[in-house]
Amino acid sequence: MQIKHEITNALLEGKASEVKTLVEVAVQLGLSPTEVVDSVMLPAMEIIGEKFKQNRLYIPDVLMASRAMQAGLYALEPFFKSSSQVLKPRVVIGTVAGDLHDIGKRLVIMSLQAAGMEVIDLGIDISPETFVQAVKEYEPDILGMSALLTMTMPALAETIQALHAHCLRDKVKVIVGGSPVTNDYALEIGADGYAGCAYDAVNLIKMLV
Ligand code: B12
Repeated sequence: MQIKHEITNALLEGKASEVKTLVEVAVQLGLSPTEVVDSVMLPAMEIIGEKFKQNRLYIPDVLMASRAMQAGLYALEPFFKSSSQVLKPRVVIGTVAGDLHDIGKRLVIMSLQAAGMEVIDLGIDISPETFVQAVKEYEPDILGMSALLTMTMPALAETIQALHAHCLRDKVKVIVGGSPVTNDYALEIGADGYAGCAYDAVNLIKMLV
């Protein structure tokens, strides 16, 4: 389908407003928002990741592509919002200290919202202290943390330790994710669960609450 190629090319070239318009057109043409994300936008990000790894793309290129990806995701967000609010756990989520990656987190948020969950997004580069404050303030059922760098994975454990230090650990279920994170690592640091993708995150939370 021509529109899929057009979205892929616009994403690879980091053309944010073009991506936004094209994903809206794709949905008007009958593609489901999930298909646009799963079969077009995520494979394009994979290409970007590969090229970045091989030094065929540099940080500014990846940043532009990421902005284009975010623009597409924001355009699709209304389609993911659910009207059914049967199960409504409150989720606080953020990317850990030192880490600026948030595309995956946004996808997780969209899926949780589509499942009727209330999500409070703390943003990126969130310190253990800020996570602790947010748990005190919002009293969520679930605390979700994202880490995309092996270097920032220890911040997941540090945040869990900070929750213990503030006697909050048994007040909230902690779930973790991000490409270098594994189920074994989640168990090792004392998290309640790990999910490898946005859809699994929804099911994980349903299981935990
Ligand atoms: C885009 C990107 C960037 C962008 C980020 C923009 C943004 N707004 O996010 C920019 C340019 C800023 C960037 C910077 C850097 N990056 Co970068 N980046 C990427 C890239 C290409 C894509 C990441 C992505 O968005 N993937 C798509 C999403 C959908 O996947 P995801 O994040 O894994 O999320 C899914 C799951 O993991 C899960 N999930 C995610 N979070 C959570 C949370 C919870 C609670 C749950 C349950 C599930 C869950 O669900 C998501 C949806 O299905 C990856 C390569 C790759 N293939 O991953 C490198 C990559 C992550 N980056 C890398 C590196 C090294 C860097 C830099 C250090 C580069 C540098 N020299 O400066 C900096 C670090 C900056 C910082 N301090 O964070 C390395 C990390 C290597 C490592 N293992 O440590 C990678 C793997 C590239 C590589 N192959 O070398 N990067």
